Amino acid sequence: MFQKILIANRGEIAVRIIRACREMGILSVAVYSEADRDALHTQLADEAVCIGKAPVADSYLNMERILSAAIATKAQAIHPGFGFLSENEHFAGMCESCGIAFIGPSGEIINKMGNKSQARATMMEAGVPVVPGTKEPVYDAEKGLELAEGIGYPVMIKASSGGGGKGMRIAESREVFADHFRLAQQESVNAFGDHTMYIEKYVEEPRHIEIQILADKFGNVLWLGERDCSIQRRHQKMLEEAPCAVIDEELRQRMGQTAVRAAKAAHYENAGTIEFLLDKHKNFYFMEMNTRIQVEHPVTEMVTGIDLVKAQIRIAAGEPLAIRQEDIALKGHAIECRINAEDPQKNFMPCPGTVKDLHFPGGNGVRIESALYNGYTIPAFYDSMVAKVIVHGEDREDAIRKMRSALGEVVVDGITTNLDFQYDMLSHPVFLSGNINTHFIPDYFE
Ligand code: MV4
Repeated sequence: MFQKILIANRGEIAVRIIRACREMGILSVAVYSEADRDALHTQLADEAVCIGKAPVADSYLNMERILSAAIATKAQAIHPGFGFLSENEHFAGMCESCGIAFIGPSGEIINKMGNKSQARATMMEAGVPVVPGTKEPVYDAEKGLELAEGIGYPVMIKASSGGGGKGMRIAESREVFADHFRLAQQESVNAFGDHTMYIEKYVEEPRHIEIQILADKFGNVLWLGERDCSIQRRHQKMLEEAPCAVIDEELRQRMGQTAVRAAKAAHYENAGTIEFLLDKHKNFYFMEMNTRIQVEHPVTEMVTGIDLVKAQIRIAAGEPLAIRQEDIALKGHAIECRINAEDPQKNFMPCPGTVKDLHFPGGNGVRIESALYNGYTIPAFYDSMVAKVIVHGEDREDAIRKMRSALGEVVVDGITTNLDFQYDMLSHPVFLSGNINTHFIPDYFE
């Protein structure tokens, strides 16, 4: 096992990883920017190294500085968390070249899954269901139009380097196709320097369902149930739950086994997530694979009892998975609400500031992941997510009641947050019915 791990991240996920290290008897090294001198992760780690100025390009995205910090402190592994360098194939490769274990899959696998049209082709070949659409990449509107005619409208035009909604357009008819294609492609060229596109049939009112998997270095792959992440705004998730209200055991098994097949087709290693679209008729289609630990991983931890961050570290250290699929049982219902320093009344504008008074709830089945403390000033340079409230109840109704009770107890004075917005969603009859899809927030809250 590693004796020392560097955490190439900040905020609550850095704190979450430091805690996992400490429980495992592993020393932790934090890296921090000049804006994060007083941050909790900087204070909590066994060692901390300043890696540059506040802008992420000078610090949390600076690969050379982070690797220098790892070498200087003799860290044997780097945990990238999520965001920042977590899905950067060059960084994973550089770690390997330096003899430092990257806690995640190889750069090669990150690259293979990061290229969405290639990932789609890999899944088609493995017999994983994908949305009807193109197999080969598409580079121009004329060829795209020809293919869209065969697929049938409406179609979704997507950037191969995309994900998270960038470089994506719906075309309702042949008349508008070429314009939408060129707009999406231009956005992709601007954002990613890549003009590679693919086209899918547009799935109406889908749910965003994802399956957590764990894969060791010996080809063993486990699936750990699903998360329903349909409650999103502009491709930012706000609330996630496990299990999904409408997935029965038969469908769950099929989706889980499909996720395992997908991971094996990718020769995957470490923790990963297979994202599916689930349509009204409960057909599911592979959408993307995420090659990192995710923000919403705690809901899976609550219903399975498995510590995913510790599992990531053990896998990276070369340990085989210690449990079998039959040992994994899903128990109860978990919900996570992301607490952001933002103002829902002002188009969710970020609202950093100083925390004047802070109180978090507790009690049976209530978990808080946060890097806030009383008197802390949230820097304006980074993400607005400042806490996650996670609850675990007997069933969905119990979990919803518990979350409303927990949110009602939170005090974060000094900054504006989306706490009331979250509470209102948890009181909405459509949410309570479980009949949610990716249009829930735009349909009922905007
Ligand atoms: C889709 C889709 C409907 N049909 N693909 C959004 C982000 C990117 N990961 C893929 N996305 C979508 N792809 C087809 N063929 C609808 C979305 C989508 C979406 C997906 C999951 C969660 C929220 C969403 C919000 C808008 C659109």
